[in-house]
Amino acid sequence: AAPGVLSRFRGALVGSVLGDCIGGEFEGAVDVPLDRVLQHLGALEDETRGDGILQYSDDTAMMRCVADSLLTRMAFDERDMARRFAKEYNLAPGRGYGSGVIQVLRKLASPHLKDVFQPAQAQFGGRGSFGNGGAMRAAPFALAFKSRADVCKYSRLGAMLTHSCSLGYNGAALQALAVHLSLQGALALPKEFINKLISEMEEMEKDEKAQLDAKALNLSEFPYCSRLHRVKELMDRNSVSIEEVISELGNGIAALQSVPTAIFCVLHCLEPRDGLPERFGGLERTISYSLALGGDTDTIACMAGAIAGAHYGIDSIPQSWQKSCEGVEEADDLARRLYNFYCLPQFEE
Ligand code: F2R
Ligand code: MG
Ligand code: MG
Repeated sequence: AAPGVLSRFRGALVGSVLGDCIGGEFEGAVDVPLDRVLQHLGALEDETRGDGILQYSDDTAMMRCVADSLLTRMAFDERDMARRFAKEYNLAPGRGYGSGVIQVLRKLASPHLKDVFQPAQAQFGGRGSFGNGGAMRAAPFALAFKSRADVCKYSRLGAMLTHSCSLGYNGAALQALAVHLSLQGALALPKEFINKLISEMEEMEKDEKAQLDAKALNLSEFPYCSRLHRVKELMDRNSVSIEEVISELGNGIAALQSVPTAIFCVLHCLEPRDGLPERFGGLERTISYSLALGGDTDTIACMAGAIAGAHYGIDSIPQSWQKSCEGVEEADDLARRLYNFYCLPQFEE
């Protein structure tokens, strides 16, 4: 039977944390053979292993700030969210943050800062970051807001606190939309799911700033739409190699090279795949496959884990995996609280 809505909410945030913790092992690796991935996952089932629990990184640290802020303020409050990012970074700076975003987080800590969007706008010579840091933390926006328009609006604004390049904040909106649609069961019809994402991104990428940014970076006019069309083409092929996925979609730290890739991982793993154990359910397949792509594995697995967790629900996630990862209980609690808020009338349009 299809999972209930609460189960989907819990699956989304727990799936995101698991992807981050489990994927951290291979972040930055160029070549990750599938047997190494399966060995890493097999170790999670071994209760006698002595290497402790897997730590979460910046992906989860910032996702928790987003969820805490939305829950405390019961709305999007940019000053509150910015303050939480800065405080979290100050408390635990060693969680593997991007080298550019650190400067933003330090500036956001200043009590004299008037415009909390300004530090992000000064990044990379005024061009702003196109990294995937806005997208990796976007899942709570999908859980907090009911309408697609609000999910897009607030996930973009939340990303703009650190990423002012449209490739960065539109990537966050794409990730939030994918989680939002998945929560509603839209992955039951994969082609319609991807078509909906394309039509939403067409609207976003018509924007003047999006057009200027794409031109400045020598990209096609509608960069996310064109990646999503490639996702569709790959879905239609009988077989597709890891190398083809990397060359067509990317596996890098830029949002454009990782958000469509995470979406592909989920779609590709809706069915059993060669090389992955038959006993694996869809969420296990999705996270394994994301790791096997190499590159920005914690973040691609975190984003794919959120979309897949929203589709399959909390019961699809092995207990041994949940027990092996730092921050799972807290993510589960945040998801339950976001569900309660989602059900309140103040979140109605
Ligand atoms: N940073 C990492 N992993 C690598 C190092 C881990 C750790 N420091 C270690 O010691 O091993 N992972 C995390 O960062 C990614 C999210 O990054 P975010 O938040 O987007 O950061 P930033 O700095 O804004 O962007 C990341 C890099 O992208 C390039 N870049 C972005 N915009 C650019 C632009 N306009 N022009 C040129 N380059 C641009 C830069 O290299 C940035 O440093 C996640 O993977 C998370 O897990
Ligand atoms: Mg990380
Ligand atoms: Mg990463």
